[in-house]
Amino acid sequence: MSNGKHPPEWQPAALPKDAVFASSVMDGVAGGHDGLPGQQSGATATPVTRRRHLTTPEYVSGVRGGDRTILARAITLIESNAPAHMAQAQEVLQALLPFTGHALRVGITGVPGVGKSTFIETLGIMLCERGHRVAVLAVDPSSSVTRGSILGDKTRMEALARHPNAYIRPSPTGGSLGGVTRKSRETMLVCEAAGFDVILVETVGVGQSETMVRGMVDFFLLLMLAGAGDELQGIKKGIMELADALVITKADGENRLRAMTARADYARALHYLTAATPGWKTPAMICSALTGEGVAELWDDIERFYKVTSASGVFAERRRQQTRDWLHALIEDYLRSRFFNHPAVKARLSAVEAAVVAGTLPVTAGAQALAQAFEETANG
Ligand SMILES: Nc1nc2c(ncn2[C@@H]2O[C@H](COP(=O)(O)OP(=O)(O)O)[C@@H](O)[C@H]2O)c(=O)[nH]1
Ligand SMILES: [Mg+2]
Repeated sequence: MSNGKHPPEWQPAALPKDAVFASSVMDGVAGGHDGLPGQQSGATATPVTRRRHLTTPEYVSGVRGGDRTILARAITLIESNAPAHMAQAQEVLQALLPFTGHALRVGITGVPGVGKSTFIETLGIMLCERGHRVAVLAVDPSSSVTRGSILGDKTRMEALARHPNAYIRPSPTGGSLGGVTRKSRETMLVCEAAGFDVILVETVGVGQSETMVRGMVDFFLLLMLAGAGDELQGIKKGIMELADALVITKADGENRLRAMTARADYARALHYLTAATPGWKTPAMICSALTGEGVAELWDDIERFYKVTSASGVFAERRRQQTRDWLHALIEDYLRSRFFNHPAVKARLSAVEAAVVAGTLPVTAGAQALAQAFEETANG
């Protein structure tokens, strides 16, 4: 705005273009109402109220009591990388641990666009209406880059997000795969302690996230498109062998017949693969999140899976193995980072690399030399 002369509000209707006025209008203050730089001038900006620090017992009773705000804050605490937060997060988890483990944990994977979020919304609403309490977690190891698509997903599950029995949490932005894994697993435990009895975990990224989510759920669901070709869907035999059910999505309208054909093809293919879970024959099914066809049947199968594997002990043993694997993965992460960040290793690594590449040093001897350098000063 200029500080020049402006026409007054009560100007006559018809004026010559170059009319001159005696009144001047002062510029408003730039920025916010208080004249400070306008960082918060957006209509959506929320006022910054400094939230009171919660004690560990407050977190625990809030989560146990079903307080959504405290649940969200507990998850934020778990997702924090600040050392002080990590220490308190572990205290909270320790206290919540006796109340965890009572949910059925279901992982849902498939290429982007296959219909995971839409399927989760349809299944989630059905379960909520049956009285279940459903928590939906997204897991995306690349989420620091693709944050936008996750927010998009959350709006796609709009009806579910509004349901009082549901809770939707987007993927943590964690950087490393190990970081995202830890945060997702701990978030799942907190949701269980809050009384959610079904946890649906959507893999958002492609690639690594499948095995990672398989490692934290009881039942793993692979969604597929009819007629898209295995190559296009990134479906390797390996991923089919992780699945406890294979579901052809979007089986509605003109696509329904093609979905039936694909179902039969996959059922045949499954015949030759090792089942993901001992004592469970991985079925191939069709479903439509739009018409709802196949969704209730799939849930029946998941419940049957729970009964069969609980009776055989496979269910509990898988969970024990997953917990052991998680412990080992954390130890390996810790050791790897200690090793590669160690000054003696850092000082020698590139020379050893060059020597083994040049063929002047055997690889084993190179690794031994670095390990020795590490151990000699590891406690220093
Ligand atoms: N016809 C039909 N379209 C669907 C169905 N499920 C999802 N879609 C559509 O497929 C697109 C991708 O779905 P989305 O759930 O975001 O897939 P995601 O990337 O796997 O989470 C969206 O445009 C949906 O509306 C379905 O059952 N039938
Ligand atoms: Mg999605």
